[in-house]
Amino acid sequence: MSARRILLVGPPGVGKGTQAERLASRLGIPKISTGDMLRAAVAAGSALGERARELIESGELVSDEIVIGIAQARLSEPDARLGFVLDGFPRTPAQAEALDGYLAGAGTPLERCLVLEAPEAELVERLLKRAQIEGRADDNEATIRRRMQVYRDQTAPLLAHYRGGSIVAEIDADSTIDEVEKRIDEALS
Ligand code: B4P
Repeated sequence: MSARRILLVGPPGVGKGTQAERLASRLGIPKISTGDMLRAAVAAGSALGERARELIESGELVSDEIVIGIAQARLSEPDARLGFVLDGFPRTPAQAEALDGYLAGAGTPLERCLVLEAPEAELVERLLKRAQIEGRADDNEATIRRRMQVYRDQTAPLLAHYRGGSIVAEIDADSTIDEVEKRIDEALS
């Protein structure tokens, strides 16, 4: 595995966070998740968290301006110089353009974009199961359906942005966590 600037894209519940955690730990590089950062801001009750809370809980995206700001701040930290696994960012074409511009300016373009895919019924089932375990405010059925719609409308279009290049690999994520991890390793080798 030589790529160290890696992006995971896919619908809610497909395993981005789960696999990003494993991949980042295997490679010894940070996992950068805008979802985690926004939830931390909500938990801390910061001004940013107050602006993000309602949007997250209703399944809408937080504004590009806010998310681009927090992602770039995190990417500029020293531990991200050796690589990173991006999880959940970018999520709109505008975020993808901002990321490309930022990384091009630093001379460190993305090396791989892994697109995780699984049927919607499986995704809803996984998220409802997580709701029972973790009680995340956005893991209820109405919000999950809204998040799926937001993915189709706002995030799926950014796949065309990356598919134009040669860095994309599609991963069938409709399997066990260990099996999906193996498929990701194969795609990166
Ligand atoms: P995220 O935190 O990114 O949440 P997510 O898309 O639902 O996926 P997550 O990564 O957490 O779950 P995973 O698939 O790993 O975003 C939450 C919200 O934050 C967004 O709705 C938005 O409001 C905001 N936000 C975040 N980034 C943003 C951005 N860039 N722009 C604007 N707004 C942004 O796993 C789901 C469950 O499935 C887990 O319980 C896991 O254990 C299980 N699982 C995983 N893989 C499995 C497998 N193979 N088999 C069975 N179960 C599996």
